[in-house]
Amino acid sequence: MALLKSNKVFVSLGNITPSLGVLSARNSSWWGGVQMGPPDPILGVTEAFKKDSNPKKMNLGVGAYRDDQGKPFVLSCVRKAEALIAAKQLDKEYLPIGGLGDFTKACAQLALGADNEVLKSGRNITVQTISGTGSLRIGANFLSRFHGGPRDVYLPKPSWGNHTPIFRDAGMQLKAYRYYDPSTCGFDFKGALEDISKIPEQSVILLHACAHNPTGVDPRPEQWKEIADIVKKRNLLVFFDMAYQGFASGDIDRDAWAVRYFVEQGHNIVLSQSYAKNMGLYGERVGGFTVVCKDSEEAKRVESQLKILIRPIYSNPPMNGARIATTILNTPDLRALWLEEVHGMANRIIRMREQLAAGLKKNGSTHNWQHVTDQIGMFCFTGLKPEQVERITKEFSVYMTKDGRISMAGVSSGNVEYLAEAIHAVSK
Ligand code: PLA
Repeated sequence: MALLKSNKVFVSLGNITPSLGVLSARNSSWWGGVQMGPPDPILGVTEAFKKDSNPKKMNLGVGAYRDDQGKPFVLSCVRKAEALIAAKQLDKEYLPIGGLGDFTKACAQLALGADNEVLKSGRNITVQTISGTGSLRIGANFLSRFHGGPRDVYLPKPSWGNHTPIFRDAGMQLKAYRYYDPSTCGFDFKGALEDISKIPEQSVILLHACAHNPTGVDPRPEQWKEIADIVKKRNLLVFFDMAYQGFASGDIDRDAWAVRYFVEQGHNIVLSQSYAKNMGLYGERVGGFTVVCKDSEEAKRVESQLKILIRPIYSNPPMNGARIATTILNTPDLRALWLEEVHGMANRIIRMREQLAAGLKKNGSTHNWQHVTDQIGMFCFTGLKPEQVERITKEFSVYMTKDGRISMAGVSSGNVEYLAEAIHAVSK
């Protein structure tokens, strides 16, 4: 007992009585200094939604595609690929550190185009990652360890909320360039060019390849060309985040246009890809990270370091989702079905935008809602102010992120009118 009494842990915890003996150590605390953190700005919205008992409630927080009945949607091409895979009775041995070889090949082809010179000359390295988030984080860690330039990453203002902690936790400094113009609910092209032209040379710039999140505002091709020019003049390292290939226009090649254009112009980009949205493989966590290098020898060296980086984090990636994606990409009739289904999802979202804009007009809203139909991809940046967001959630059980972003993919024919009424009620 004398020993126990002289123990600092015991002294700091008055509730431990000698009679409880060793068991009392359970009541001791290692984490007294850990403060309660805030809920996640996006995934926290779902948690709040689940607690709401209003039958009319709508979850427009997280970007998860729903069918027109409001149900989670598993693509037919995915179901068919799963059946093919199950029939093969494949083993469950570990994948290589960089993932499934057939997957990484098909993944890079999907982004860059199958006949891209980069792929032909073998000057890319693509690893399989834990969806888009895992890809961004591996990329951020790689930059943090090996990028010789400033440790600054310039994000569009605003950007996906998780970009900041991903790069910050990897040890990079966060900076911003103007992107969105609230007065037009559109792209601030002039502001973006001005800011990018002042970024210190060799810094990292993050670009959303298509379907910018949260704004739904993308540069037009001629604007991308000017951005590519300035980025080259400033000698910036481009980090493309392509989480929505196919979701902007319904066409996977059209949505990869900016990425391919930059590569064609000689930018040795790094690239994150996700199959969460375009194949609906959210929880399967399928993604890719690509580094375009000077030549194949450089690509080999980069590959070796990516493996060294990945190995102590998760050793090697999960196989199921990668098998599904590979089967779809490499089986011609499944691939054709997939492209149709991507098109179908993108079109349903576009229809919902039109119906929402029409519904707002029908309700007598006098605001200009042109941006609802102009913006593309999964999200609509409504322009609702934080206090209006609070009201629409409280009074109508319509859940969205505080910045006024709504996931159009969560709107259906059955609830679009209710949404229009609710938005009108809090914005009139
Ligand atoms: N990059 C961007 C721009 C994203 O919007 C998202 C997902 C990701 C990467 C990563 O997705 P993944 O890891 O699932 O592949 N953004 C969602 C979900 C759809 C989220 O926040 O996690 C969103 O609601 O913004």
